[in-house]
Amino acid sequence: MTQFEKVFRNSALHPKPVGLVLQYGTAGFRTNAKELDHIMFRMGLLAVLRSKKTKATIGVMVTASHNPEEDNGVKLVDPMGEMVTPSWEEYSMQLANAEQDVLLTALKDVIEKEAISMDQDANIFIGKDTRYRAYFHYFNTQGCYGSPTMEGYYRKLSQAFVQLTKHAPNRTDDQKHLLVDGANGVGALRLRDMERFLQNQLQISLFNDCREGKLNFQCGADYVKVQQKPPQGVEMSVGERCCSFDGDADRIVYYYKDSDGCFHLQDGDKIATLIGTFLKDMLTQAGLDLQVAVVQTAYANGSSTRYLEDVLKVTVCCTKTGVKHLHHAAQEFDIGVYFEANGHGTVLFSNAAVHKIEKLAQDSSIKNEKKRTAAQLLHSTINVINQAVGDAISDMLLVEGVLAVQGLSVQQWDAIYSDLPNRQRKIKVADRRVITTTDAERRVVTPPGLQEAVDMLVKKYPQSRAFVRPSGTEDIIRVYAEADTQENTDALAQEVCLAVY
Ligand code: 16G
Ligand code: ZN
Repeated sequence: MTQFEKVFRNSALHPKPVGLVLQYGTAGFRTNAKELDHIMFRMGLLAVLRSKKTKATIGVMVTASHNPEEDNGVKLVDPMGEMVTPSWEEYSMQLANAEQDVLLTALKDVIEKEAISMDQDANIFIGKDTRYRAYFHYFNTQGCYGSPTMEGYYRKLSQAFVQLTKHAPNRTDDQKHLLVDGANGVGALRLRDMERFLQNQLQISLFNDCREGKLNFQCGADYVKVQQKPPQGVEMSVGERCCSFDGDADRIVYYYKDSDGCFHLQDGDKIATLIGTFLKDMLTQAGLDLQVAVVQTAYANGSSTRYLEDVLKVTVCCTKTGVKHLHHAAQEFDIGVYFEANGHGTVLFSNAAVHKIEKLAQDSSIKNEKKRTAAQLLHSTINVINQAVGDAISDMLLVEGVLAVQGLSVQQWDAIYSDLPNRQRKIKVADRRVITTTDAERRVVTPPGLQEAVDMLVKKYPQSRAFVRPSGTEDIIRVYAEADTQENTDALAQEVCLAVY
């Protein structure tokens, strides 16, 4: 039997519901797990082709991130950790949506267009979160796993973190203590394994650690961000620092409760500001002339943007929603800090920046102690960061390290700027594609007249901003508004929603 005959026969074991059409969205295919059997099979095929084409290991990430447990998803990850290129997203849809009788044609089409040599070996690395419904049979039978070395990862990050904390002696136990909500996801499992490498520099109380609760259910970064309240199962006392991961541990948000019992959220914008401030400080002290930029999306709170531009005086740029867009934009700078408000993000250092920092950190002729310390801190910062992809554990260690070095409490961090009141709404529509946008999704292009209507509404309220965009993950339109008071914000959001209908 030829390779192709085998593919054809095996694919019939994972039949595609006739007529079902799925989109490769912002974060790959994602829907109820029941509809994904054929998708998993076919993405396996495509991953093999992508690996043959790039002659490198390709990642297949099986997760529906913060979505409920009955959902699942899959996305392909390119050799450097980034999402596959747009032309391959197209191929993935051609394969995913081909009816059984034309599947081979679709497959051969990719092979031909990309001039793939079928003799080339393929290597696939599979990641998954803690959902049960992962479909691994295909990959298992192909026997093409790479071997993960978790210990190497734990060691590298922990060592860098411990290095950072060496510059913050005399931390009290309170300062070392952190409550972590693992969202009953994969981050909880990894963090538990990792703890022993942290040499007590971080004392973690882990909640929602997969022992009983359900994945992302009333816990996790998305729940905390959207509900603006602490997750279930976490007992926090006044002023205690807490953070939440999401199910696949690529998002993180921080929060605490003040003495009046009020909940304070420190989202991706606050994290980006904290890190941006720290890096700028250290670069100045080290006397290094490297450009720091912060990349945000339209969802970034207006106060954060204003602070970054006016006070910190760093370059700020705005991209479309979705990690791949931010990641791409951040690559343009010496140091690109990128975070979505929802907690996805990391920091990228150009090779030239890494080189300069390493050189300075190793230069034993520097007499100025402040300068030498700053260079070493920058060096450890690079090592604590997972530059391939936003990673909640690495981001957590980075934030903890920065707070320690700067001697900041969670309240002091929170006070760097105050968020403008904001509101997100969603509108169910038959076809979200009727709305198209430009300017990093901040302005509507079609239908005609809608942007003018939004502009008129925004003029009514002080410090206000609003935008309308089609979701990249669900069949809905999203509306965002912010203004000087919560009342005005809610009124603006409501009026914009009415303009969309
Ligand atoms: C996906 C994106 C996330 C983005 C969200 C927006 C990745 C890994 N995930 O979950 O970054 O914030 O989509 O969803 O890129 P929306 O288009 O429905 O608003
Ligand atoms: Zn996620």
